[in-house]
Amino acid sequence: MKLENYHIESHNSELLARHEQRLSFVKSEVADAEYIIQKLVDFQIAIPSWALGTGGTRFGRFSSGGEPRNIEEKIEDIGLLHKLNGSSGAISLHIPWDTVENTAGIKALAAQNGLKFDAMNSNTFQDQQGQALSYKFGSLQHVDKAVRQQSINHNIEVIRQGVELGSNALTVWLADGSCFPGQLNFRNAFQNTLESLTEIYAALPADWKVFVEYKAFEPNFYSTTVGDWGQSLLYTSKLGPKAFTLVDLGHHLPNANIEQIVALLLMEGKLGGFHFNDSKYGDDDLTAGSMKPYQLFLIFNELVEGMDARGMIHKDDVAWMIDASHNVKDPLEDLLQSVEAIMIAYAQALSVDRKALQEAQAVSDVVRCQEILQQAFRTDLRALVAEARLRAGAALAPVEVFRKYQIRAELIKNRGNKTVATGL
Ligand code: PSV
Ligand code: MN
Ligand code: MN
Repeated sequence: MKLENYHIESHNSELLARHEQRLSFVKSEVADAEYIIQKLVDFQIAIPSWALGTGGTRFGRFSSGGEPRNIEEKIEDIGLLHKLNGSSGAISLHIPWDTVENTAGIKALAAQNGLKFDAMNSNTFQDQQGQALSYKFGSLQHVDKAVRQQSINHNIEVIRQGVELGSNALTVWLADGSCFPGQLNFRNAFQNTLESLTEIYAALPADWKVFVEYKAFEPNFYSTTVGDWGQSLLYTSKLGPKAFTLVDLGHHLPNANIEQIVALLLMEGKLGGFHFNDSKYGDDDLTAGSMKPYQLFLIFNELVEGMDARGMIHKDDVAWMIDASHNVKDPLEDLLQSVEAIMIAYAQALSVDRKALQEAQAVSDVVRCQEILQQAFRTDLRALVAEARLRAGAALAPVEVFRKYQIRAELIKNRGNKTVATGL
């Protein structure tokens, strides 16, 4: 069975009366409901090609079966998500986990599914079969120029593939760092990395951006060469106007104030994009909003204050991606939940009484400031998000539709029970 629009419409019609009740209540609670709905309809979040299969941990992996076996099937899965929620209209590829052979065919398939190609991700954190030199001691930072050159060449190749697909950004995440004190000369590692990034930067087409993603630790446990937003911002400032910092929510040391980081990067014009996920301990890659929904809201609060309020366009000015995948949920259901959580946080942030907040801030009325933010956070805006989906021709309740039509069983029937998603 292929999920068709009429399946979604029939399910929506069953839920419509209840939805309209909820919607009219929310509209009575929120001042700018129509404005918020339109913003939500326009908002798109890219799905990572590597999150469509069960992620696993180093202790094991428990596949739910029916995972995509190639890039075509990954595009089909994201097309399905987009059909269900109307807001997953882009795919982010990871090279060489994804192998793009028939570029024209893949572009056509993506277009059929209503998908764009978001940022391309390079991979110099693993050795690939047949690779001449090892990344065991780093890639762009490596003490050996030949290893640095190999990783530069890989990034340039990823740009080339991205250009053919119609992407316009490269995300560089480096595992580079050191595991023991004394292993690395920090300044040399920084200089080598900067020099390598400069060569990659020089290969960017005019309309491209490069995102430098930072991460505090793992796989290196003593130092990471792009370890925090300060280091990333140093690189991106030195590189030039096409370089931006990418914030992966799971890449901070515990209790970091991510919303403040976001506000300052935006202010400096250096916020490139996000990898949304959630975490309790480290880079857990859990479903967005599953642990710290208030933090997600506070991040969007800064984004709305820094972007919407200044006429920046969410759709174009920042790259929105998910980077979540794990062991125990159906990956497609998990992604639907992540997108929903991000949409809710955005809706809540849009509903903040910004004028009242500014007034309260201006007189340091701390209690009032908190009341204003929590009023927005504690108002249930799910009906606005559902309404945005309805208007986009998608499902009022995407996970329910996914279950009702037994889509996972269908995927298992077509692809088999023991599939291993490529790249994991
Ligand atoms: C690293 O932890 C990371 O967040 C980077 O974005 C990688 O590309 C991705 O995860 C790989 O799973
Ligand atoms: Mn990431
Ligand atoms: Mn990560």
